Amino acid sequence: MGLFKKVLVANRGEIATRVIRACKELDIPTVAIYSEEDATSLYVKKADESYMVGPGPIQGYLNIHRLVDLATKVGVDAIHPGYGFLSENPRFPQLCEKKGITFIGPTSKTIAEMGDKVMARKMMKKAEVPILPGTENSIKDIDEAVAFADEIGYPVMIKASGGGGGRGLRVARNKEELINQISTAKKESAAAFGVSEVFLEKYLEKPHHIEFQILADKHGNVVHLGERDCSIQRRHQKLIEITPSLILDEGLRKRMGEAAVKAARAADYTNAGTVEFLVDSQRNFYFLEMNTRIQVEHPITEEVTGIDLVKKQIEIAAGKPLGFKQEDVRVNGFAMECRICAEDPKNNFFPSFGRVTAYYSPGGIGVRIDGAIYKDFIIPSYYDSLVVKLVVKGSTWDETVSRMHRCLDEFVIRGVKTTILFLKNIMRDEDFKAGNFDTGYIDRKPELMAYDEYGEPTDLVAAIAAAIAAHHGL
Ligand code: MV4
Repeated sequence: MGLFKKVLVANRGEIATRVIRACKELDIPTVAIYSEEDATSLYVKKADESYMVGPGPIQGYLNIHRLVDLATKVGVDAIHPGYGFLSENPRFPQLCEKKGITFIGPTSKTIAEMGDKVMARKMMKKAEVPILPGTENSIKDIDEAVAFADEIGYPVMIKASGGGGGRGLRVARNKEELINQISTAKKESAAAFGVSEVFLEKYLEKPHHIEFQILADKHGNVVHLGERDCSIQRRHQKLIEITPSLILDEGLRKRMGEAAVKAARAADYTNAGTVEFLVDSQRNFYFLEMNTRIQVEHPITEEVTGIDLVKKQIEIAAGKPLGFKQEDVRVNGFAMECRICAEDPKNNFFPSFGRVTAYYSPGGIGVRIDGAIYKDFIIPSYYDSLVVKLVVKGSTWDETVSRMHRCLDEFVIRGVKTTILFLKNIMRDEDFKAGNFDTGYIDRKPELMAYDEYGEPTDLVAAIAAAIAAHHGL
């Protein structure tokens, strides 16, 4: 008998498959939901039961009342939200609780508090987790903003209290910019998050983005599972994540890990979560935000620690104690994730949809594929362009990079444009190989866009070859 009678996976794509896999290993039946566009998705076939939810491609994944009603009707006693969609909507766990369903994630209160970036800063300050100099509250008017910026010095960043993950951010390098940006920032924030509140923070130039994975059970045990370096990003979309970070030494790792655990305790955290930090060139670190969900890049932490994070989420939600202590956590070797997206890097990473005409995924030692596509699958245009997470593990950094390069070389995806060749260029880049990268890396390297997609066999070539073969009766 499993920990739950039945789990509903309130998500789609690769993360739905990931959660179903954990449930199968825990002997828990699963329920998938899908839109018309997702009817042919793999996760729909892998779940024990699947229900179409609508209307349209998006709404069915977001309607908390309908989902909880469905869960009740089909005998579900726990819901896993995955990432995105409803994963950080505090009303979802609230409604689940009301209906006697376990939400596999933190409490509604923690999600709401950490979603409010001003509140999160206050709680971290009180807990003595380092934060950047910034306004204590959201700013009342332009005069207050100008006075504060004069006090801490330019450049400053304007951030939306309701924002996060790179949304609603603006940099002001002087008083004029600050005055100009504040009113537009407020308007944008009101439109995007329903709250116009913004606050100021000292702006760090080209920091490293380092996040710590934490696990917290319902019995007061909190541990961290080391860090992930997510500095390789483009417009706040992560492209590559690695663990452990090449810029931390044991001393700094220990101090940041302790700060992450302190942050989790201050937030009264339970389940799996991530504490994001910015690290400057002098290796000072500052709390940035807390992500109250399982993240896209969680597999690299699983690969180096051997801990199945999604299983732990389910066990914690069921009330089981963690079962290990901080000193039991061992990090082995290196792991890297490349996000393979259906996008055209040469056309400003514009999304690419349609039928996958050929698919061959790499394999061999140290390789893990968390994917959502197969030959003849039609990639819908309505969702995130992430189609496969290619994760490799190696005993050294050099081995991990050359393994990733080898895997990207083996990967065949035809019919849609992908980021594979662009990622392969990164694996060949001397700065990347030497660990010289921060959040400004991609913008500094336009040469990464230079690759010859026609050097690869294209669909047309494959089609002509097939026609010739047929003509000759081969
Ligand atoms: C910052 C910053 C510099 N200074 N805050 C971007 C994501 C969102 N969570 C916060 N972000 C940033 N906040 C201060 N005070 C720079 C960024 C930032 C960034 C952070 C992590 C990874 C990539 C980034 C790319 C640009 C800006």
